[in-house]
Amino acid sequence: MNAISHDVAKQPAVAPGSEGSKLAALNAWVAEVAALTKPDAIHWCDGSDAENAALIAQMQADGTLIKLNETTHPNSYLHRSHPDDVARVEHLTFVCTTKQDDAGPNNHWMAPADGHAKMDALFDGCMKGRTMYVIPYCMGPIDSPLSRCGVEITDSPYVVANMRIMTRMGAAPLARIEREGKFVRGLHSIGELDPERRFIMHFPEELTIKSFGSGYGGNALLGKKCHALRIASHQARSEGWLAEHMLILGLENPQGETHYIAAAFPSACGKTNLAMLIPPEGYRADGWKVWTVGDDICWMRPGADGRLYAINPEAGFFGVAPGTSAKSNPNALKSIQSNTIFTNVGVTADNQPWWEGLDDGQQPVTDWRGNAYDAAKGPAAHPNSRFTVSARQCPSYSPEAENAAGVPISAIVFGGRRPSLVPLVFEARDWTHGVLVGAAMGSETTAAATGAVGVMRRDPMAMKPFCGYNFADYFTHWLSFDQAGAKLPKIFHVNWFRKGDDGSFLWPGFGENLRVLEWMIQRVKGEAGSVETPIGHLPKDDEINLDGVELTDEARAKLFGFEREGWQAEFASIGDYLDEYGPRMPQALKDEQQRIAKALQN
Ligand code: OXD
Ligand code: MN
Repeated sequence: MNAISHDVAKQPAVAPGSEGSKLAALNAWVAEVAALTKPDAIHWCDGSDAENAALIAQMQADGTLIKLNETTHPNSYLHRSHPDDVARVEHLTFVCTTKQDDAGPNNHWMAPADGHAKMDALFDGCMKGRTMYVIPYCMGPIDSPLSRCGVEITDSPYVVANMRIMTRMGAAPLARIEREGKFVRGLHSIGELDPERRFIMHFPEELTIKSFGSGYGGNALLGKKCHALRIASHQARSEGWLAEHMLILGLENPQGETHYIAAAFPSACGKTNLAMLIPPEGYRADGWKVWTVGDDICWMRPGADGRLYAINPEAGFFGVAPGTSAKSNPNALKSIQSNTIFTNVGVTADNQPWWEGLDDGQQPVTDWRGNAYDAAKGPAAHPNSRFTVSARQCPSYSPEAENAAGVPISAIVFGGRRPSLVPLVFEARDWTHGVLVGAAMGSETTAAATGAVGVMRRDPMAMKPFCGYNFADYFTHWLSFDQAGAKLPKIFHVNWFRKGDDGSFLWPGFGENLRVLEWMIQRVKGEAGSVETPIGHLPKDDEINLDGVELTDEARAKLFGFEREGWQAEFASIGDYLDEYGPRMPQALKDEQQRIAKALQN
């Protein structure tokens, strides 16, 4: 325990070595927070191995972390969260803008003064008896102009350990903050983990986040959803870039050419699996490869050549464990054999982490709550149980993920869980149509957020829970990228989740999704044809390589067909959805919806 000082006198509220430096604003804020929260000690995180080891030891001693089997999973730990604190809480998440309309119907809103008053009352004295950790972090490669820094203050050492994996954290970001003077302020306390005293508030105009009462990833690791999506999307709008809920992958063909694809899917819809895809055997033999740049968040900005360049602001993966197996995602499974924090998974008799769908022939003996496993009482792992691991441990991690300039994006993909109507893939006619395709995205809800699972809802660009401002303005911002000289990516929509009449999935998914990505890149290069329909371009017969994939006639018809009547109803519903945003909704998007609705009548 030598690296963590619990002596306030030895750990003043100023950043180490910062006397008289440009860190005055940071130091003043830390002092202000300490005065409000009244911690016993303040610790400035440097991100070092020694600091991490001391925190892990402390958390093992107090039961926050449980060591897993050192032989099979070296340096890996299990955390069991409070059973009422296992997912994001969208109903308790607020965007506090001066004008309510700026937050839009897509967000819960509170006036900033009310939001601060509510949160500060909760934070008052909440760190008594606890250590307050100050975590300087950088979202994105430390030397990238696309990256942005933040500081999270928290009383949770579990948050510190996770932030160390998920962001570039410690001394280097502190030095960048000192240079730039600008940073996002994130204040977090687990409070009493009381769902009645839990709020996640964002003040985008002040680059500030206040989160109280939850230790769950998306609510507590403030660099992730709160900063890199809600605050960043707001900031990106005024600075001319995009902060998106998208994976980024590089698709390398046998000629050694790599095209980068950014893809938005709602939470727990397979972004991690797609980002780490292993090509089917024949493709692998031919030399196809998928490189992982990111699995959840993408920041994109137009470069001097007019193309969009993207970085992954994160440094790790906070992936959904259930369903991850040697078959579904071998790269993820290899990544999490060591140095991993597992949250809310089950455990085997020899202390290995276990979850439904792991399919390793083992059996759990303890469930995610720490009780003896009893199949009749529910799954061993919580459906939203997670692993936190450094991206560098992923066998397919792209060296380009560290490129300060980002990677050029050739295609943007939108997708959701659509059991009916929506075909396997279609391409938008142009950028405006593509923005409508993203805006109209729908999906069944998943366990990543509290609430009912399997309910269809509109989730534009998979940003429903994450857009830090009015969706109408967000779509206007997206449309604004279509300027003279812009070389924008092509936009596609995919649906890996189409079901047959018997309720089974029609498309094998996982590695086979490469076949669809291949067609997209052929389209980008002008090498594949298409069938034009009112909803966009569908692949021409046999232009998607289906060698070795067995599809029934029903599957072929539903995956590659166009159901005019169903789409007429869908477009009427899309029109109603756009109207919910009133006059702020860009006319260009409404015109596009009208144009397609009309074409569907013919
Ligand atoms: C996530 C989510 O954790 O989207 O990535 O919920
Ligand atoms: Mn996500």
